[in-house]
This record gives sequence, structure tokens and C-alpha cells, in this order.
Amino acid sequence: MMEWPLTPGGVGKRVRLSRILGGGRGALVFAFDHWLEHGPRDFPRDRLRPSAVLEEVVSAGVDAVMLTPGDARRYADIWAGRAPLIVKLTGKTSLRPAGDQLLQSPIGSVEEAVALGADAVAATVYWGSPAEDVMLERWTAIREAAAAYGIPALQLAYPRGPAIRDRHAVDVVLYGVRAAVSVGADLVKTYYTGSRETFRLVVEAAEGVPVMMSGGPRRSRPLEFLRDLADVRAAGAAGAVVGRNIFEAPDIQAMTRAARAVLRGATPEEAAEGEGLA
Ligand code: FBP
Repeated sequence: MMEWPLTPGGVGKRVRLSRILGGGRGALVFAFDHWLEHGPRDFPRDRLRPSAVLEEVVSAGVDAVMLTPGDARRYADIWAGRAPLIVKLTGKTSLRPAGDQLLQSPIGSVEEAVALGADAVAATVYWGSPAEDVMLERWTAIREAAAAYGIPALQLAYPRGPAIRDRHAVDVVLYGVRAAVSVGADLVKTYYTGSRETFRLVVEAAEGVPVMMSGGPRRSRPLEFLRDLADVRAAGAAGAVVGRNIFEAPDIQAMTRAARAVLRGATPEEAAEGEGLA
């Protein structure tokens, strides 16, 4: 874990981060900004109501939820007092023309996140995008404002742009995570590199800044996804931030419990079997 200076802001970051990461026990964060980022393509017809999905996940038990400012406010009755909140302050829709997909826009402020009771704020940086400059400017403003309130800033460090052929390649992910740390991220979420060994390189290069795996598209076999989670934990990751592999799962609650159990040390096989997912 990181050492924080004993300034008020440093203490605040430590307190809030420990609410999410629990001192390194393996954290499952539920990412649920997909109605903004992806829209209906992510949602089976019987899952169109965000409140129902969020209620299922929160009652199954997660270590935090990551929501847009609007959804955090709208669904406070569901998450407040039951799971720490991470407010995502940038976003985009997939309705944009292809050429504009590599930029995230501001959708809220750090002050709004503070007012909502957030334990962290989050912003995406597409490293390698033609709009990297704009996103870095926005990231820096968010990170600085958050530091003043003792709020940790999570960076979704996503290498993505015309020069990047394979966004999961170890050197690409490693570069994105190191770049995120270099620009002051307190917590980094990034793509899985596909193996325990390569992800360990990524975690080690972050040198104590917690790294979390981004869930990605739903795997057809839950056990495969649970094995990835076990591998990223074994690689030293702080946990995972998962959306589709939970809310598109046939049994949302079973998948939530199994994923969290694996991040806390259960084997994928026992977790899958215990939840009837094998
Ligand atoms: P998933 O687990 O569904 O991949 O969610 C993580 C996340 O970063 C979301 O926060 C975000 O909406 C989405 O992935 C971005 O997806 P994409 O890689 O298609 O831009």
C-alpha cells in the first residue's frame, strides 16, 4: 500500500481508500456507467431498469459502486450507507462519430462528488488518443481539486488510439499504468494483459499505487472470468472494477458473490461451485 503524508488531504485519501480497498483484502468495485458509455447494446431486455440491477448487486455485496453523478444522486436510496461511492466525472456515448470516440467529456465536478458523499472520484484517460492533451488537462484539474478535499482520484488508464494495435499488450498496459502514476493517480484501473505473469509486471511498475483490473466484455463461461480474477489477485492487484461480467450474468447475485469471494482468496472452482456457476 502507499504511504500517505500526514497532511489533512493525505489522511483523507488514506481513510477513503481504505473504505474501498479494505487494507488490501481484495476489492470488487461494481462499475455501472454503461448506460452512458455503451447504451442499450449492453443490456438484456429484462435488465433495462438500472435501479433493479443496482439493488441486486449492492444487496449481494460489493466494496464500492462507480456511478455517474446523475445516477449517484438518483439511486442514493440504493447505495448510500451500503457501499462506498466512486463518482465518475468523465464520460461519452457510443453514439458519437467514430472519430470523436477517443475523448471523454466532463460530466460533473469534484465538489458535486464531495456533496454526494463520494469516497473517490474517477476519470478516464485514453493514452495515445489524438485528444490525450485535452483529457490530461481535465484529469489534472480533477486530481488537484480532489487532493484539496482528501479524495483519492482513480484513473481509468486506457491506452487507445491510432498508434495502438493491441491495447492488452503488456508493454502498452504497462505504459498506460506508469503514465497514470506519473500524473498523480491514487488508484489505477486498466486492461487485463491476459496472464498472471504479465499483470505482475504491471502491478510492480506501479510501485504501491493500487492497480485494479477492468472487467471487459462478458465472458461466456463464468469460470474463465473468475480465473482471471484469481490471476490478477495473485499478480498483486488490489482487485477488480467490473460491470458487464456482473450485470449481464444470468444470475447477477451469484456472480457478484463469486467474484468477490475469489478476490478475497477463494479458488475460482470453489467459488463457482458454491454459487452454482460451474
Ligand atoms: P466492464 O467491466 O463492463 O468492462 O466495465 C468497466 C468499464 O471501464 C466501464 O466503467 C465503462 O463503461 C466501460 O468499461 C468502458 O468500456 P469500453 O472499453 O467499451 O470503452
